[in-house]
Amino acid sequence: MLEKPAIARQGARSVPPGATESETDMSTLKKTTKLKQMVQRSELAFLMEAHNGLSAKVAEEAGFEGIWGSGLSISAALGVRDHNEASWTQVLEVAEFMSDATTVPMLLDGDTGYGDFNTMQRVIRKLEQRGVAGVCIEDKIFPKTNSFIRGAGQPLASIDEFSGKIKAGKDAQSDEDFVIVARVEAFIAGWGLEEALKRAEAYRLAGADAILMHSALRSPSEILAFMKEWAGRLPVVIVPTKYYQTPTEVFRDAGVSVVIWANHLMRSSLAVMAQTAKRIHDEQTLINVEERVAPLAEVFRIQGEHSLEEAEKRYLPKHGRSVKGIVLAASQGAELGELTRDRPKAMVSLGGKPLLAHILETYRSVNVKELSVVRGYRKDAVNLANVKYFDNDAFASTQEVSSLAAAAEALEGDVLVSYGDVLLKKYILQELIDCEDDVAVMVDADHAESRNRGRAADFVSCSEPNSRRAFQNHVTLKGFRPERADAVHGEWMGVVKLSPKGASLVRDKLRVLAAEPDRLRALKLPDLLSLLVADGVAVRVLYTTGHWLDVDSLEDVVAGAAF
Ligand code: SPV
Ligand code: MG
Repeated sequence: MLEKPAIARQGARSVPPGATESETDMSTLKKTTKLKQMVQRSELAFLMEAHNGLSAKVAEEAGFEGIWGSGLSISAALGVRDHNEASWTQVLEVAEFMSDATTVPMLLDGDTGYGDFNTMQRVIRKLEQRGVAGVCIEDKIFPKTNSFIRGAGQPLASIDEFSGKIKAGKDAQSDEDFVIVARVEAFIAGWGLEEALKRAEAYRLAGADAILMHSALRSPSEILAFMKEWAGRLPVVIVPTKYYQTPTEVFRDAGVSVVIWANHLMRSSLAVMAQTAKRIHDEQTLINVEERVAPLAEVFRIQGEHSLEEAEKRYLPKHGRSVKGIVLAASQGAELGELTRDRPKAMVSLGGKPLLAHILETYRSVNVKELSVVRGYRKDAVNLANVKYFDNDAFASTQEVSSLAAAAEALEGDVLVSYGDVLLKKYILQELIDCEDDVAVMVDADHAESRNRGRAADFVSCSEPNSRRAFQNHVTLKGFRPERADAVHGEWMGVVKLSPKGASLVRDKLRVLAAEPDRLRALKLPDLLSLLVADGVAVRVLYTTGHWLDVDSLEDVVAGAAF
């Protein structure tokens, strides 16, 4: 038997001088330091098995301070045997996913170290690179066999060879807190307490940070006998898979440092997966399964979808952002005569498809998917799918701003608002989406034709006319329908883009106007934009020429089909 211990259990060396454990903020510590402290402290620590990123997250969320990267479970999850059938680099890949998925440290089951001392050194360097906090190696022969299979027949490594491997590992680590646990398989192989103690002591002297003493008995007798003789020479880790009935207090009282729950996430998922698969196979329906499985929302939560959304807001260009669209389609369009007797103008067919369908298609082509339509006249005829509808039932006695007010709840975030009788080329929408300003309008600088036709166009006056220079300048809107013809710089195309701030300015304005219903009733969108300008809001003007069509006449309907 061994002489009484030369070294008592060491204090947590990694706690800064002068600080107690509780004063040290665990969240800022390296994973290696966390694991080392768990192993060395006086309070019992627990490691929960995991075998992939998902189970590692589950273990952390349950409150475990650390993870056991189980060789048995990783192999089982990969569909292979626990005989080094998965290569060590394949295990490394899994370990990296587990480590990336968690903030708690992982002790990886490194089997025999996957080869000789040389392989061991390479393994240690790679584990450090992948954020694994420690490794446990066992004194068996490569390729190893699980300890619960043909245990007594398993050959053990020579003490000297295995001690050399431990030394090599300790020499290879660059982080002084990286933990190497030496696992003694003497009880498993049937060699008894004396051999177990001899090996543990040799591995301690070789530099191991802790001893994992394994036993396949249904009682903890071997472990307790070892603990008594070992007397705290080095922290001891145990795996009570077979002696699971032993109360945890017994391990505490015996001075065990770390308990590993070695395979229970893998085994519980296996049991439930088998049940679910059988049920769906037999019943050919999901009806009895849906309520018993984790909701998809839970899957997305644990994957961290939310933080990706946040990052997208920060990093993606605007056209990657989610922009909404509101189309005002409440008016009849009586100027189209028969065509709008049983449907509003927006539902008049252009080339076999309603005008509104063309408009929505253009929105969708620039990734504006959340679309709202305000209906009024013959709203029953406005029946396109995948659209949110708002109704302006007072359409006959109100104007566009009342329709917009009906859709106020959609005025949130980045929004495009346009008319239900205006066709726009998609680049026009895209330019507005890409524009950083809070309120922006697209203006057709080529307005002579509209003026010649004498139609009721929304002519605008801007801070400067269109020119090559204007392209670079920040042109803003001065107002609509200037009295002097030479003050007209173009025609508004009936589309406005609002940033989240712009949308909130418009919502505020609508709220104020709601107190004056008579005034509100008469307001058209240009009036609303003019009110913003009067409030000092800079309404950005983007010039272009052509590429849009305001459907105002039968002639336009014909032209629209070819647009
Ligand atoms: C593992 O979890 O892979 C272990 C523990 O090594 S045991 O299966 O008990 O050997
Ligand atoms: Mg193992």
